[in-house]
Amino acid sequence: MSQKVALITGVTGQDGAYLAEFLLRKGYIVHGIKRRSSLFNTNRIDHLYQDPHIENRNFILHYGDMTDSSNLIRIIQEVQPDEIYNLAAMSHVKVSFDSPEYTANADGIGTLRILEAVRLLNLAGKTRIYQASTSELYGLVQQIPQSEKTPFYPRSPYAVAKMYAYWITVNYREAYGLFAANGILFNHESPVRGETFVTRKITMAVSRIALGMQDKLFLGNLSAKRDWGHAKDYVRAMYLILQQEKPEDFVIATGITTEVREFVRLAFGEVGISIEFKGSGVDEKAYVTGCSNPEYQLSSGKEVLAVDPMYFRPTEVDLLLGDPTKAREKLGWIPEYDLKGLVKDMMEGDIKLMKKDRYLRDGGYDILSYFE
Ligand code: NDP
Ligand code: GDR
Repeated sequence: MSQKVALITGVTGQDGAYLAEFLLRKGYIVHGIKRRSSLFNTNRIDHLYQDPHIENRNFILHYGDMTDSSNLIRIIQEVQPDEIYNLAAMSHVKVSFDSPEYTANADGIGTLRILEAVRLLNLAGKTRIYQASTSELYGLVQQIPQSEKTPFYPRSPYAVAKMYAYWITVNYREAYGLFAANGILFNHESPVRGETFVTRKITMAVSRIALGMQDKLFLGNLSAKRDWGHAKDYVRAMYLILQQEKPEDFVIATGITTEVREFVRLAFGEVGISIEFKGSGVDEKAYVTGCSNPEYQLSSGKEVLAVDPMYFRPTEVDLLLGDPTKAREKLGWIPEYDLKGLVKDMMEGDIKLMKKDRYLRDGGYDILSYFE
């Protein structure tokens, strides 16, 4: 049997990197679309890099952008993929309030561009399309837990753009018979999660605080609840969705929801530091109550967290809790990581990373030394 060919948009992102690794292990030829940027943006996939001068490569990168139709059409024509995983997006909910038009273009119309390219190139009978849909579609709570049947009520320009992408995917499936399916994925994290999402912001800051490199952490809404899983488990679900006989949409979630506040407690706990929260609203703070790890010199009573309203969103999604029953029954998908395992993996990664940063800083080898 000939090797399957996959095309991943957003290959340089968290999910793109895990998915590329996963598909390469399965024997796929993987093509990825990356954007041009002024600095290298391929950190997460550098371990998969193959020298462009060698023959028979399995991992090939193309420059492209979700806002550029002709570029996407050319790449898809060249690659003739069996599967497209459309993961590229301006994926930050808070930032989408600052750049709503761009978000609509890249996340909403970008999805249409992929679907249209497949249709126009007469690939409808060959190419299967996975669309990265999101639990943000549920937005304002209508029903708990949230399943494939729960009505949507998006609460951000990001979620509204993704709602267009969701429905245009369903429409192309129904109108043109494309194998196009939505994965409605709840929050998933990892040691390579983007640094401005709340979990990674927490694990990086807790690591720096433990190592004496940062004083305290500022966060926004501590009461928001999310259903957090591990990206490694979630990319497996993406693949399974495209291996089904019929294209269908699936919720991918753990079925457990946790407050941001509790995630903070777990992250400190992972390195032997206990904390307590005091106060409420914008005056809520967290203090150290004990430190069992002799490597970290934190005294009891030290303030390690405060609330900064600049991180509040104009409209918030208070509670997400997914019902993964359909995925379990039809895909046989069961996550391997629980929240504790996820926090452990992220904290191990960030402690290592911050130790490296501290070493470079102490030796005068960090980037700041270039500007002195
Ligand atoms: P990331 O933000 O880590 O990655 C997004 C990727 O999209 C990056 O490779 C980024 O490139 C690329 N990208 C952004 N804009 C464009 C553009 N205009 N043209 C081409 N590429 C672009 O997101 P995740 O990996 O976490 O998420 C993957 C997808 O899944 C996204 O669509 C996200 O909205 C969705 N999703 C994510 C969930 C999560 O919890 N992680 C949950 C549900 C859905 P660059 O590296 O250059 O910035
Ligand atoms: P989310 O993830 O908006 O759910 O979108 P994020 O980690 O940004 O926020 C989760 C919750 O934490 C609250 N919060 C903060 N968030 C950030 N980023 N920074 C803070 O300082 C902070 N303090 C509190 C937020 O208000 C929110 O309630 C992610 C993205 O990956 C989307 O692309 C994806 O579609 C959804 O998950 C599912």
